[in-house]
Amino acid sequence: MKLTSFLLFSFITSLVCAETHTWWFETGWVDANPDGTFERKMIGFNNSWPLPTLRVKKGDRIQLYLINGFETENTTLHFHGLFQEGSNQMDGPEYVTQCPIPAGQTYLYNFTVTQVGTFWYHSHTQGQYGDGMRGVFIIEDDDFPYKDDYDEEVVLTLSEHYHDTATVLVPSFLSRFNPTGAEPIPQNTLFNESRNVTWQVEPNKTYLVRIINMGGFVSQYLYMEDHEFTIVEVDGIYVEKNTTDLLYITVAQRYTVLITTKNDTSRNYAFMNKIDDDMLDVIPSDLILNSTNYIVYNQTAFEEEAPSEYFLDSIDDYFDDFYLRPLNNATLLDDPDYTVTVDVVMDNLGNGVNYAFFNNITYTAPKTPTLATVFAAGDDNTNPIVYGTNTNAFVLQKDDIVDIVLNNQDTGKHPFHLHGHVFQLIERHEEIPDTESPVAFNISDHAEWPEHPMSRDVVYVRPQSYIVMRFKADNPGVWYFHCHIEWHLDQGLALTLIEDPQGIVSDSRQALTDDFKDACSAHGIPLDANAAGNSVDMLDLSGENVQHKPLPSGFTARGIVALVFSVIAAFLGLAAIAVYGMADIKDVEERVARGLDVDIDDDDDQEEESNVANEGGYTQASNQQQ
Ligand SMILES: *[C@@H]1O[C@H](CO)[C@@H](O)[C@H](O)[C@H]1NC(C)=O
Ligand SMILES: *[C@@H]1O[C@H](CO)[C@@H](O)[C@H](O)[C@H]1NC(C)=O
Ligand SMILES: *[C@@H]1O[C@H](CO)[C@@H](O)[C@H](O)[C@H]1NC(C)=O
Ligand SMILES: *[C@@H]1O[C@H](CO)[C@@H](O)[C@H](O)[C@H]1NC(C)=O
Ligand SMILES: *[C@@H]1O[C@H](CO)[C@@H](O)[C@H](O)[C@H]1NC(C)=O
Ligand SMILES: *[C@@H]1O[C@H](CO)[C@@H](O)[C@H](O)[C@H]1NC(C)=O
Ligand SMILES: *[C@@H]1O[C@H](CO)[C@@H](O)[C@H](O)[C@H]1NC(C)=O
Ligand SMILES: *[C@@H]1O[C@H](CO)[C@@H](O)[C@H](O)[C@H]1NC(C)=O
Ligand SMILES: *[C@@H]1O[C@H](CO)[C@@H](O)[C@H](O)[C@H]1NC(C)=O
Ligand SMILES: *[C@@H]1O[C@H](CO)[C@@H](O)[C@H](O)[C@H]1NC(C)=O
Ligand SMILES: *[C@@H]1O[C@H](CO)[C@@H](O)[C@H](O)[C@H]1NC(C)=O
Ligand SMILES: *[C@@H]1O[C@H](CO)[C@@H](O)[C@H](O)[C@H]1NC(C)=O
Ligand SMILES: [Cu+2]
Repeated sequence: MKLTSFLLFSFITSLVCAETHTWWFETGWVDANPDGTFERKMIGFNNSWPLPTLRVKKGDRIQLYLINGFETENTTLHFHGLFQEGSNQMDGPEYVTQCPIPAGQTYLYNFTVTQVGTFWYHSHTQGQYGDGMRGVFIIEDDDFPYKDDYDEEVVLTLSEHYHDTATVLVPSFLSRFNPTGAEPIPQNTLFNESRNVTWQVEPNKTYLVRIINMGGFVSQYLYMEDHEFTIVEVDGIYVEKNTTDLLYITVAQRYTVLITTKNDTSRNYAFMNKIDDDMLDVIPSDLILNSTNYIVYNQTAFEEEAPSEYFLDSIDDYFDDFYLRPLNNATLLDDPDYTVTVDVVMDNLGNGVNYAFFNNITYTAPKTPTLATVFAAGDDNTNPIVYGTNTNAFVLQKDDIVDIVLNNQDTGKHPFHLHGHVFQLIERHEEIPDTESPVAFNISDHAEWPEHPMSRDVVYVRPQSYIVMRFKADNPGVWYFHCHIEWHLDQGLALTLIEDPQGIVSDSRQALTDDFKDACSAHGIPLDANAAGNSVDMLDLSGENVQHKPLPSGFTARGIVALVFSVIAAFLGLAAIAVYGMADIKDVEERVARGLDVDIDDDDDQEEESNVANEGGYTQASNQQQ
């Protein structure tokens, strides 16, 4: 066959083989009892929870109609890890690439998949995925290089679990009565959306297990009694096999592993998932840190006696993903054309609330979605100003090599996620204990970079330390970069990359759909406008959403923290605050407000009231002031 006819042939076969999957899913609250100890409402599709695992093949088209079946809440859907090449508006995050879908409306997510491997989908509207709006998305690959290495495929999801809904947790978390920004403590972890799970296996078999942490907060360790994981894929990237007995999986990360079972069926084994309790501000005595699940070879033996908890000598020897090697031997990208350097800090603003900052800016949603502004701003769309001063907007040039240098000045770990790309992790510094000062990346004194860096779409940064991520800006679109801990995203730990804005506008595939426009107009959100909602002068940002003013002089964050804590602690006791958040003690509000001589304006009080009054309704604008 001549090359041209061969290419034509391949093209036709790919057309013939590509399938279109059309799904209609309606969101709604469903009664469930995931951990077996507490009945609550979870967000399901078509009155069913957990959500379905969606399976497609490389090249397929997805037409997913998301029907917002809630009574009042908005919603959105993000397909985590998908590049959305030429379909940026299908990416999901509200005010970044679309308007929130209002109750009663339907939004078509229509795109093709060009990648392979293990992905997931989840709401990108404040807190909803923690309430269960999350599911597995698998893209099968006929040319999977390890296809002969296993007999059967299995999915395994992890997450933490709260008994309260996000509609209760978020307002009390983002409150001046939680001045240290203590994250709500989960009641449990889930293993495959349940607990005490039995995994029935057959002897002498190799399973391909797709592991996804669909949680919104804690990383988890995963380990098995007397069995090993051989990693073959992370976040949709095939890697050279590497075997470990202990995985560490942050929220939103995926590991696909091979697990070979034993030949002997006389006994069963423990399969443990463990919370990374370093991430918790307090550890309630009744919180189960190590959860036992079961690898069952012999049901009779299991009914007689379940395997007991399995312990490791040390939890510190978990597999460090920095050392994985991509199977395609991709090499370190060239030196960067452009570097985005951001410092991460958590601190209080003048309203007493604890926020998260990149370079002193806490992400505050614009009035018009950034993607709409790309279309509205004409030649000005390469000027970051039009995207607002409080969105951490960076404009990238087509095909530039970009470094994101992230210096974490905070004492916590954070898993960072970039939409629209995978990136090479070229450096990750060790943890700096909080008795010392944080370290920042120094270009003239850096570690030796790997020749074949690992790449993926979520990486963690260690406390008071840094990471350096490198990618090529070859996917025109507006891409959100943020901490995947939902609490921290709610605190504003996000930035927006506007990649090749002219390329977005000139690509006919990117033209905004009617569903896009309808969602915006339902809320009265102007489409043809800059971040301030101004459609006359793109460079005029008056009236834009901005963060609260800093603490007034004379008041330090520390002072506020001490004051609020002393008032509340006197009332309740410190441990109670951290464990229960402030959800149940709204009645101390008055006392604390009197003690706090800070910027508590009417705007703010109204917000607090509406949070209480409007069940299920906290506003995206909770960190905004006009
Ligand atoms: C889900 O519900 C919608 C209507 O609300 C219906 O059109 C659709 O067929 C249902 N989907 C499935 C997968 O059952
Ligand atoms: C798991 O086991 C605990 C302790 O026996 C029990 O309370 C809980 O209901 C179980 N959960 C599930 C989902 O089976
Ligand atoms: C839905 O989104 C609109 C526009 O951002 C917002 O004004 C409204 O408060 C949201 N509704 C709820 C219930 O959060
Ligand atoms: C999905 O997008 C494709 C490509 O633009 C288009 O041909 C198709 O009509 C769209 N599907 C629907 C239901 O609009
Ligand atoms: C997790 O649940 C899925 C179906 O919901 C099932 O196919 C799979 O076997 C379960 N995984 C394990 C490890 O039990
Ligand atoms: C294990 O499987 C292999 C190949 O399927 C087979 O040859 C072998 O006999 C099996 N061993 C045992 C102990 O079952
Ligand atoms: C099971 O038996 C096969 C051969 O029968 C052997 O190759 C394999 O290593 C054994 N597996 C284990 C886990 O011992
Ligand atoms: C399964 O366990 C039972 C009870 O411990 C034992 O009697 C039986 O031999 C085991 N079966 C196999 C196939 O190993
Ligand atoms: C949890 O598991 C780890 C690792 O096996 C062990 O070091 C630790 O003691 C366990 N904690 C509890 C409370 O059992
Ligand atoms: C496997 O991981 C170890 C570290 O755990 C690393 O030293 C080694 O280079 C890795 N090998 C491959 C092929 O990934
Ligand atoms: C990658 O490199 C390894 C070892 O250097 C080699 O065995 C393998 O064939 C290479 N793979 C590709 C896709 O080039
Ligand atoms: C953030 O603000 C602090 C204090 O005002 C200042 O010292 C620092 O340079 C600012 N950082 C950045 C990256 O702008
Ligand atoms: Cu974080």
